Amino acid sequence: MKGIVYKSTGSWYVVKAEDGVFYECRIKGKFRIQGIKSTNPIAVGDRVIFKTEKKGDEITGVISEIEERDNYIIRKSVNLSKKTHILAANIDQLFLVITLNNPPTFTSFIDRFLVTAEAYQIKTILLFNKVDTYNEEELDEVKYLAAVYRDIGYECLGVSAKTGKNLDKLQEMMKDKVSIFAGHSGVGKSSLINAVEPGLDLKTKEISEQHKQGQHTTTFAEMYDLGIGAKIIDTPGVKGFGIVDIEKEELTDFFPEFFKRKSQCKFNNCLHVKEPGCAVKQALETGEIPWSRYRSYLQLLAGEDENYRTDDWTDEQID
Ligand SMILES: Nc1nc2c(ncn2[C@@H]2O[C@H](COP(=O)(O)OP(=O)(O)OP(=O)(O)O)[C@@H](O)[C@H]2O)c(=O)[nH]1
Ligand SMILES: [Mg+2]
Ligand SMILES: [Zn+2]
Repeated sequence: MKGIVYKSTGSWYVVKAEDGVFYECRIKGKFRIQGIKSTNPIAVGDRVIFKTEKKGDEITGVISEIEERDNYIIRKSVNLSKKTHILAANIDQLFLVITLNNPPTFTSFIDRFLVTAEAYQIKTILLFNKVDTYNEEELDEVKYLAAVYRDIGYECLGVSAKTGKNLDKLQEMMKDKVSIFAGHSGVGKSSLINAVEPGLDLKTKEISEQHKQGQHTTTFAEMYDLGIGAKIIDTPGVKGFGIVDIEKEELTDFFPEFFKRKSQCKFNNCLHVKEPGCAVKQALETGEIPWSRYRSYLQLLAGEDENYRTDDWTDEQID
């Protein structure tokens, strides 16, 4: 039988078969996917082939094959490790959910995320959530950030799971597509999904007053079918986001506004650091490229790992 993986815990998988029935499935033996060293061989969104088995009254499945992926989004699971973790596969678009200060989402995190999405050619939309909680100054900051990213070419939308602001627009964007919601813990990923489809009743939890951090309420990535004819994948909050296998020379290609200017740099192998006649640095001086983006670029170029040492996003750590 053929089906799509809706949930993966690392040891078992929920697969929705073509006839609409959900099966709990396992995999047999070692499952290697060519070229990918991953802690989870099968991820949410994967199209798989499985056989059913009857044990007593229970019918379960055994996955034997995984179909080639159109795309996937991947992150490093542990520092100093070559192991990676696939967040989801076969997705049409990614919504990066961002809050300013409850919890804080820094531009370094946003940029890291966008680089990964660019590398895997996944369309990304920035969702600024909790707009109901911001004062005027904070709203200005959201508008500034949205302008920065819009300028580069990313769609941005201010939303509120609480008041429902712009959720009609969000639904319109999700229709007939497979979307994934990602971002830090506590930014309101599950709340937004609940607001769009109240019947789902996904678990949510307030962020800790003291640390202004989410409490890692969602623990496994899971896909849901929405009434509006959309598929949505809710994911656990991530702290850091390791960049996977990007060469220094390639990095420019994943900063669209740098890439656009690259051909105007004096040297065609310009890394935009100390080289003379650099069009990227010139755009930085004139304010066409914001410093926050350049800073993120330099950090990535230097291979600075942001936080994944302390990442407590440990589900699916099999192997
Ligand atoms: N005021 C306000 N609160 C919100 C909004 N969206 C979410 N929240 C609150 O933020 C807290 C965290 O929301 P969750 O939906 O659990 O966050 P999450 O991103 O799913 O977090 P993890 O599952 O831990 O990754 C909850 O208390 C929500 O009620 C919003 O638009 N406005
Ligand atoms: Mg959640
Ligand atoms: Zn340059």
